[in-house]
Amino acid sequence: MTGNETTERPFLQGIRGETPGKPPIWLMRQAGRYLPEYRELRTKAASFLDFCYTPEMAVEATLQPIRRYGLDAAILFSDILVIPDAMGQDVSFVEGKGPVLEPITRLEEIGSLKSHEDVTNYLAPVYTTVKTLRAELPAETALIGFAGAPWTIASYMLEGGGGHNFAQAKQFMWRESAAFQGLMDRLCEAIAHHLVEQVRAGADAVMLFDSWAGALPDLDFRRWSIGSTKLIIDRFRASCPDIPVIGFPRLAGQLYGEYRPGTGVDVMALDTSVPIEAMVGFQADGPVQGNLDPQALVAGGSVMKDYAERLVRKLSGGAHIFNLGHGVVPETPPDHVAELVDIVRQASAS
Ligand code: 1CP
Repeated sequence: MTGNETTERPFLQGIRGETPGKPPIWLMRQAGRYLPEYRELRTKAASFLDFCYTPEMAVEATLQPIRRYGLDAAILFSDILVIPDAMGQDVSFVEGKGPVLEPITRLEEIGSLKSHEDVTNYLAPVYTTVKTLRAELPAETALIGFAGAPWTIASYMLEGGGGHNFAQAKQFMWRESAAFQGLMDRLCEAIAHHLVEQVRAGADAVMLFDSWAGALPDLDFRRWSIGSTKLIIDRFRASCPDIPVIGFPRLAGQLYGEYRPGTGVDVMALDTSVPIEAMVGFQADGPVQGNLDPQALVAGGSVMKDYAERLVRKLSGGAHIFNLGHGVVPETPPDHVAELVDIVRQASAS
């Protein structure tokens, strides 16, 4: 792929601030259970992780929302929990329950986690998926690679799953601080290499999902969300200096203001709780992404239209990537996504 081809992608032009008032659009969890063709495909995989590690299936799931809606970016179909799986922790996805992991409770278990070389070897099928996608996607569609941020991944590794109150993760973080530091060091290294490999395979941009950043009190947020993300970005940039990085410290509240300067992310993704005035303020130091309520997409009609048009209008003075404040939920009517794309493209044409 040459540099010239990538400059034509509206998503990348949007990040560079070349199309103010015409935000490119993609949606977190744009692939997934709200699409009947996804549910159909999902029945053919023995497990969710097998799905992620079978390039033909992961490619198909990634392409489904692009075919339907012509979004400006595709996001690799994978999961943040492929990292603990590749590190040797027992990870499974239980129907109706979500991820289940054998929780880490002891220092020795951290010492026996696999190295970053083993992780990227294990995840080779994911890079095959990226490579195939770059060849199959329309030239104008950007491809986003991703990983979980270390705190968010660590919370699953220490709690043994999702839907948690972070008691185990936080007690481990404070009581076993040396072991926790060791775990975060290993995660930072594995995540940085995983992102670099996705770019080598053809990703145009990468995103770090710190979905549970908002659970950390300020001092730990600064250390384990901002500090770890900065480490990853510095390592990543040493190999991929020109690839945009999107950071999403979900529910960071007032601490969002410290996140971009502290980490060096290019694009800041904002959750639904952030007021539009604050989004406009953050836009002064770079591109912003978000933050339509996923439930407004379920509601459709004037609720969705009014919120979507307001985002386009108020953020027309700078770089803006249209997205939700969190992922598309399974109850979303697929037609509403098509309507949203139309609304955003019409609002930006006027
Ligand atoms: O088919 C199914 O039932 C599985 C549902 C599903 C899907 C479609 C899971 C399980 N993961 C995914 C794909 C996925 N996950 C993608 C790629 C698809 C896309 O975005 O279009 C991405 C980027 C993720 C990232 C992810 N996984 C995050 C970060 C984003 C977020 O939503 O906050 C997190 C926290 C996970 C963990 C995860 N994976 C799946 C579940 C049910 C969960 C747990 C969520 C929780 O703890 O509440």
